[in-house]
Amino acid sequence: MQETREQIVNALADGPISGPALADRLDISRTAVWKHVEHLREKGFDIDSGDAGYELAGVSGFGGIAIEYGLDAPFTIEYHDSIDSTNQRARELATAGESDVVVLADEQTGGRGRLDREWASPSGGVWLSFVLRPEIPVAHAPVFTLTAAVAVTRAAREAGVEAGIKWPNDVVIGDREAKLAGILTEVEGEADRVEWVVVGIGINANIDETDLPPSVNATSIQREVGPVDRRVFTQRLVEEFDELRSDVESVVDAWREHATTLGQRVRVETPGDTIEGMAVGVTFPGALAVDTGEERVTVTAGDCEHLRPV
Ligand code: BT5
Repeated sequence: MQETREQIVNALADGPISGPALADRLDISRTAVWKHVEHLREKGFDIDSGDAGYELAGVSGFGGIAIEYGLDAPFTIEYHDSIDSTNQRARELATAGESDVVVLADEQTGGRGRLDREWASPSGGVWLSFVLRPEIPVAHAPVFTLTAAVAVTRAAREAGVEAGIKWPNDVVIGDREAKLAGILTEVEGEADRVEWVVVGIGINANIDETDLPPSVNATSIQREVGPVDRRVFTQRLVEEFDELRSDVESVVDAWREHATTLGQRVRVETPGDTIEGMAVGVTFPGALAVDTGEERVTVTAGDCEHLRPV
């Protein structure tokens, strides 16, 4: 079914073609062609029907086939209008052996942050999770959080938003460090070899400020620069992510370029400790080096606060 639709889209993209010619080419009935065309229209494909037949005028929808169309990265997109959590679904797919899938939703009803915190995910966002099977040790998995942060920042900047990265997993905007996006990386495997990695990314795209939790210092692309074409934004994000993952060693350098944390006084809450000092560096696969004045401490995970200069 999916394949037939892809064939129809590809045929239409080459120029006008009549219903009967399409039916012949794909060896299906004319009624089936008509049904597929109607389905594609519902999914955001702008298909004109003129004297010469059907023709693809453009694509404007936010959905699986619309995003896969023209996507320059080897990912399948599984789209949901509404889902509890794309990470949850991605974990199921990963456990079932899938790879290179992006689970994408317009709305999440049970979106999650780190440490099981709630992640507000109203309709209009870009909520997605990558299912990956990289050949790396588990200890290297945090590099995918950095990879995602760089990919989001690049896509956001292309959309006109001056985004920066706050260690370890926030994409933020401006001096007030309003959070535009968050990342939740989950991993399964033995120490020396990852079985799967799920990289969940939540971006407040076309969301009204009033739909974000008032207690949270958050912003959206819509608020910063107006609504974005979520289809194009998602394609750029997936393409950037794909390019970066092919050379994860280079990700840390790319990350440094956009980091807002380096050179700042920080307080990092780790599960067992609080570390305060100057953030002086980031090392592979994503640890933060903090100079406390007495020693240099390397922190692998935690909540980081940028402190105002004393
Ligand atoms: C994160 O956690 O920032 C990771 C968020 C990952 C969300 C994606 S969406 C797709 C995939 N599916 C999921 O279920 N999750 C992933 P953390 O650093 O723990 O930040 C969580 C905190 O951010 C919350 O406690 C709130 O204070 C705040 N917050 C909640 N919703 C927000 C939003 N939409 N925008 C900005 N901040 C938010």
